Amino acid sequence: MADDDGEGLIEGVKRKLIETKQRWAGEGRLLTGETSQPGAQRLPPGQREVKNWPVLDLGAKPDVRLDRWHLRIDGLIESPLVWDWPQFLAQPQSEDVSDMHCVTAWSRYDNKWQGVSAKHLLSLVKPLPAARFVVFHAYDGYTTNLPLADFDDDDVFLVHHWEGRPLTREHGGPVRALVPKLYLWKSAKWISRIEFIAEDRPGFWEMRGYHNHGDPWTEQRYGD
Ligand SMILES: Nc1nc2c(c(=O)[nH]1)N[C@H]1C(S)=C(S)[C@@H](COP(=O)(O)O)O[C@H]1N2
Ligand SMILES: [Mo]
Repeated sequence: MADDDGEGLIEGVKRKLIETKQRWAGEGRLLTGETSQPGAQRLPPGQREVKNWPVLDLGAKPDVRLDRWHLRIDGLIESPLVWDWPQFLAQPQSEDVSDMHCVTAWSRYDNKWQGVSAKHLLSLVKPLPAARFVVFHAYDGYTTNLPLADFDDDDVFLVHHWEGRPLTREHGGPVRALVPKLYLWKSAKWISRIEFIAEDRPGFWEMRGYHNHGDPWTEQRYGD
């Protein structure tokens, strides 16, 4: 009978599912914690890979001429500074390759970046012990916040080249922040200022329902 066939099919699927879960459990691959740690799988949960690079912003796309461009680093640091464009380019330049993950569920692999590392910047400005959070400010008025511990990492850069070409204006050129381990809204385009603060201060999207932290591996998309 059709019913028997249907039941048989469902039983078969259920058994396979259970077997798969048991195998995953045996391998430590349960769909909590471990599975979503960086490295355990390349694509964070709920994401799909794209080959293009979508543009997402508030729509202003400021045109920041290089002869007027400045980046201010201030707040709870020993040595505040302001770089103009030549001063910024005179800093040690790094290259890195990383994946990016947008909260709108696309991920793009193997992006080749050039820029100034957060590690270098931190070695210059020397955060005071009280500094625990960082706020990126941008030329379009956008802001976004993150823990200093997330900024202080080997894959964080102020980038000005992507795939060997100057970062386009629509993607945040001349310079944007890049924090690949958090959703891309944390990577401020057209960055103008990096402020070090003691108490956390939600930025533009964090005040409008996005998650305060934004870790793709635990799907910190909205709310907290
Ligand atoms: N200055 C600025 N940075 C910004 C934004 C913005 O509106 N202004 N949007 C953020 C959001 S919500 C996303 S998803 C990414 C998109 O970057 P992309 O357009 O290069 O893909 O930039 C982030 N950085
Ligand atoms: Mo976004």
